[in-house]
Amino acid sequence: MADPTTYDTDRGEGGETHQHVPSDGSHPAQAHLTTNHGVRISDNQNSLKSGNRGPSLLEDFVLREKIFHFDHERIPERIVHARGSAAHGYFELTESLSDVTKADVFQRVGDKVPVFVRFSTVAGGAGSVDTPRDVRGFAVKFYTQEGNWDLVGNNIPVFFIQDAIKFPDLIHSVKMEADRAYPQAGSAHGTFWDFASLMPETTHMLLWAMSDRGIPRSLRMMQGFGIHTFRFVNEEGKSTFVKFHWKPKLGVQSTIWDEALKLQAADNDYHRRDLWEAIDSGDFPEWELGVQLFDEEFASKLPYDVLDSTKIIPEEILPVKIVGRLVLDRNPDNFFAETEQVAFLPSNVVPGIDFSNDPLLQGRLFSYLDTQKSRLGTANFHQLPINAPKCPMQNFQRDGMMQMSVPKGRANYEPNSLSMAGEEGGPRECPATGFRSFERATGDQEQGDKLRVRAELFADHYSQARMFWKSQTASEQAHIASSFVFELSKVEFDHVPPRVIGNLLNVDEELAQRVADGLGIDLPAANPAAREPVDLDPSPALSIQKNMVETVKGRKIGILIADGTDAKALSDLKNAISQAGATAFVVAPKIGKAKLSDGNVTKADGQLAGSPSQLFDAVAVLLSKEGSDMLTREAAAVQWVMDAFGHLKAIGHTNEAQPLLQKAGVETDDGVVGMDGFLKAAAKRYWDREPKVRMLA
Ligand code: HDE
Repeated sequence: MADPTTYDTDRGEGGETHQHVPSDGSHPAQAHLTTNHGVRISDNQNSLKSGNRGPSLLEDFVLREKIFHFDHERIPERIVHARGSAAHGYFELTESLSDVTKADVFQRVGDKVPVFVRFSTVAGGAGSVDTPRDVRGFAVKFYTQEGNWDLVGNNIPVFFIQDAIKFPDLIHSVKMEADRAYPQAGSAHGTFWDFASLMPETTHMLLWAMSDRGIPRSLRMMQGFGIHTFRFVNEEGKSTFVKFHWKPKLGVQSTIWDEALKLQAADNDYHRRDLWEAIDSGDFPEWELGVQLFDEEFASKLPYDVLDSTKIIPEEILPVKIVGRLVLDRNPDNFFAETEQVAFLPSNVVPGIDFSNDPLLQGRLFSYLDTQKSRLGTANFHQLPINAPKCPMQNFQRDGMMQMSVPKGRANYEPNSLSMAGEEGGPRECPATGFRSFERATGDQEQGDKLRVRAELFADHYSQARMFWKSQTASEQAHIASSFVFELSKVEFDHVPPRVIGNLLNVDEELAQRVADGLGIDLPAANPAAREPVDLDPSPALSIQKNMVETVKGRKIGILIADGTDAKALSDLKNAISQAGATAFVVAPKIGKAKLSDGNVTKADGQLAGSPSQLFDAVAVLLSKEGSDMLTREAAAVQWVMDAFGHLKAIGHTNEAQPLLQKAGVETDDGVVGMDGFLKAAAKRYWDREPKVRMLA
């Protein structure tokens, strides 16, 4: 046995202790482990003791520094959007907007600006799962030459509330309940629905959240929205209203609720892993940036208020003009330093981009700056590398905790005239190019008495919810009604579900009836509406299914193999999948080896029990008679096929796999095909199958 004082250390010749170096010797010789203060560490395995069985010594500053730092490694998680995943990339302008905005980022076609994008769930903690039913954050930091512009949006274009003063109440109600600290990461509980039912303005957003938008397949396959109406300002100081849209190149794709539930067990990091792996493999996620541009006259004719974040302007009424592309091409180097420490501020705008009077946006302009101080601990959070602008930054703000730079000069105030005395005078304001708001006051209604009020049209809580409902396919409507049933069946207070349904009655009677039936309760009376809803034309753009891109690009295809699987069929399928821009993932009963038909042994990517079919967009059951006989007796294999069928996925199979399919209850339809037609079939889900496998509300 080695001397305990030197146990397990990596000693070089002459007794010198080295940092552990990789076997390829790639570390430079000088890469020694040091303390935070630069002192080389001789032994990183043993604390300093008085004798080899004696007490540890307080003077061991190496031990104390290391433990001290570890004890403080965590910072408060975000009060909302705590769980997030992020990536670096760029924004490229494809259409100039120089007529409506002077923002540099929108001037020259082909110009690229670096970005950092963070996606998130809202309700769960930082360590929660990726796939609960929830809204997703979609926050983009543009590092422009004129300073940072943060477009801090969501994957749903409306919000629950109209006024920032209700935000703490909304979030308190949806987070884990105050006394019992559950449930984690979801809205299916009493306090959320109690609050939501008392706040009819939540109704439009509730329909979105209960739709398949709330359970995205991938962060790469969701839309993003700036939500609020913002303003562009051009060189002449003229302002134009703008709404921002991100449209994913891969199309919008969601999961099915039963699948999302099972994904929480199969892979807590489903979205995080998917984003990381796509970027890592060079399959860079991409979105188009679109804008809806309009003026005050257009806004004044709409039957809803453009300052109300519970409303959209349908694309059919005001088309979305595509002006650029966002590409994510680099994973973070360090999760904490980048994804965790990034601080988004809706107040980060650049000359040419400005705010509207949306009372939700106005509240956000305060909240984000404020929250960064408690999260990151210092007013100097802007100096962290991920937050620092990539253009010159200079002012007279000084000092504060964690000041990282060393400002020079005698003057720390403006104006000053020290340059006249030969000293450093420092930067000056720049009226010509600096940020200034739009030129013109915009209408009488923006000034007036000081009142705690909302504009009149804000009182219409139902017309757009009805429009959304009417824009969905029958299958999407069934999902929405069933989600209401699922969530409300988790509410322990009997008086709350009827109140929710009372609001839904103002949206659509059939929806309300279906939810009541699903819960097994009587249809209550409608709640009085603050303003009578009106019928708006449906907007097909709001449906996922009507706009589905049929493709396997960016998707993951599971291939179930076992001993005896045809070697050529397997390699042909893998090649075809990769040529189509998808990823193949081979699943076998034993990860280490499956003996193929040609006698060769292959390794699988995942073991059957640990790789359920929810992880894939389509599945191939590539079994020989031998494999099929074996797997019909394996519950995980039967479940694998049964779930793929139940989740409306394409199933490609060999003839020999029929017994397994039969045992899993698979019925023949367009999505259950022989291996020849499989890749084509894999490009979509089979919504028509759903009534066969599931009783929806
Ligand atoms: Fe946020 N929100 N929010 N929010 N929000 C935060 O800021 C807040 C709202 C959104 O990846 C917090 O840095 C208020 C709408 C995203 O780091 C906090 C109101 C939209 C993220 C905050 C809203 C969002 C946040 C918590 C009502 C879509 C994550 C940590 C007026 C347009 C950003 C932080 C990231 C984060 C406040 C409403 C999107 C507390 C007061 C509407 C994507 O400042």
